[in-house]
Amino acid sequence: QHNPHWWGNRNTIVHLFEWKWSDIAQECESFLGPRGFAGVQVSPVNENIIAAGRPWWERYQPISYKLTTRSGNEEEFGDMVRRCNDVGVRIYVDVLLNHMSGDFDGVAVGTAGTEAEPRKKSFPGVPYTAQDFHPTCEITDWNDRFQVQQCELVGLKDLDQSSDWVRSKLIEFLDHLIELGVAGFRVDAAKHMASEDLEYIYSSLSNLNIDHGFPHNSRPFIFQEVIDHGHETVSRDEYKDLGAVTEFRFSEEIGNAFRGNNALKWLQSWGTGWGFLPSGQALTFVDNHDNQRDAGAVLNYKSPRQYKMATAFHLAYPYGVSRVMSSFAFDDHDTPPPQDAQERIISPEFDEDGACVNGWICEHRWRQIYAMVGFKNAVRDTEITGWWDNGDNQISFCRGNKGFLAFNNNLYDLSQDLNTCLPAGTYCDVISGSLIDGSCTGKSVTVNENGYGYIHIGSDDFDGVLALHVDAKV
Ligand code: ARE
Ligand code: CA
Repeated sequence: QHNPHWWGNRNTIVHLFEWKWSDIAQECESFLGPRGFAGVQVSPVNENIIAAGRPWWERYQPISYKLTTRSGNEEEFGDMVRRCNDVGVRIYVDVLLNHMSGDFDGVAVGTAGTEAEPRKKSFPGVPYTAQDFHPTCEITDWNDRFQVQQCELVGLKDLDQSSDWVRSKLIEFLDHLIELGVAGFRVDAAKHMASEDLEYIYSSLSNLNIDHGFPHNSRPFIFQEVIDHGHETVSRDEYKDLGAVTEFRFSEEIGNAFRGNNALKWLQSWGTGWGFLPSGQALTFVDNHDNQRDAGAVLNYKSPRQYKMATAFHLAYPYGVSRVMSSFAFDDHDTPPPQDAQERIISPEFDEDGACVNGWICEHRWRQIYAMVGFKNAVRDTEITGWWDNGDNQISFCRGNKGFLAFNNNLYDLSQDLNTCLPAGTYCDVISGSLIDGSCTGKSVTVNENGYGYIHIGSDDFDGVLALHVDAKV
């Protein structure tokens, strides 16, 4: 179940973390569709526990499979899926199959008003009782298969996916979402479930809904969150044939490279050459909603120059199923999404350039990022050719004769004639500006009959990357 069912030539997913369904519907119509985004990963849709201060992570603690959360209710969800599909943007839902909520003193009331007693493993809204869960134990050794798969991940009540009842409830929940028109699922904490159980569940799901434009017999796209830095007892390889797997090493290594810990010239063998999964099995990202909050090599929106360069490389190099992160501003791990005094999530607001202003970061609306989504669409089905590097942190390469990229992560200028592989003509650099009414608002490059053009990226230019493609030819 590796086919994401993209529409036309599209090929990038954006994670609109914590957005409301009505805002996503609007975003599909006004921005994502026109800009050529292929799909949206949405936050968990089913009812969750209410945690004090409303941290984003309360949504990873389910109470029932009713589709009411702070993002909206079932009707709003269904409306969003229809409106996004109508403009060729697919919806992928983050689903929690591993667990229900953690301990909560007394009776918990969820976002749909359902009561539960997590301490007793009693979730009448499903219903689940204690026998549907593994006995309580703690994960202390992350290389012990039994603990990883049958103990409680950070204290979250651990469902027993080998039981017929649990399987039937999970399949019913996923089928309900398929009926509403989604294209697939991000499976949270997949490493914490036996792959045999997941195989049973995935293969039991309905085909995608033909009323939403999917071809007959389309299987839901599955991408599984398996954190495998290498040498894990429970490895990504156990899951990769069932669906795509999040390639965390991609995120860590791309962060290392663009932070300057590793020369860019080494990226020539990026992908399987670095020990990553085969391209069609890898879900790739610069950062995700968890690791953007951790210290370490991973880049996030707080280092914008390097982040934009890493994202440009991510979207320009033909490897993996690409996902772009779209964040809200945070100070620490628990910062809630932008919300009002009544703790309702607020809608994003935009300035005259289309950038978000009120606590939402909206990386996907940064020109340097959405322009690369357009680049990726424009160069689809071409290979990397014409690799050049200066032996250090200046690199360039072509995507067939459709696109060209250059990076300068050295502390001195990149200024020289390089092979762009493009047909002769003048092209706009889509990083520093756009093609508007027949002229470039940023840098432009004139390519001669031999495909060469003069490329300049100053070490103190606003961005350290330059991108040309055939759809931005003057
Ligand atoms: C919250 C509180 C906890 C409390 C718990 C229960 O923070 O203190 O004990 O509630 O009351 C998210 C948040 C958690 C939050 C949880 C539930 O990140 O902080 O706990 O929601 O509300 C492992 C898993 C991986 C998992 C990461 C976080 O393998 O699957 O841990 N990622 C997913 C999601 C998270 C989410 C959950 C799972 C739970 O993406 O957003 O948690 O649904 C090594 C190992 C990895 C390990 C990693 C981090 O790299 O190899 O396997 O990841 O360390 O520990
Ligand atoms: Ca488990």
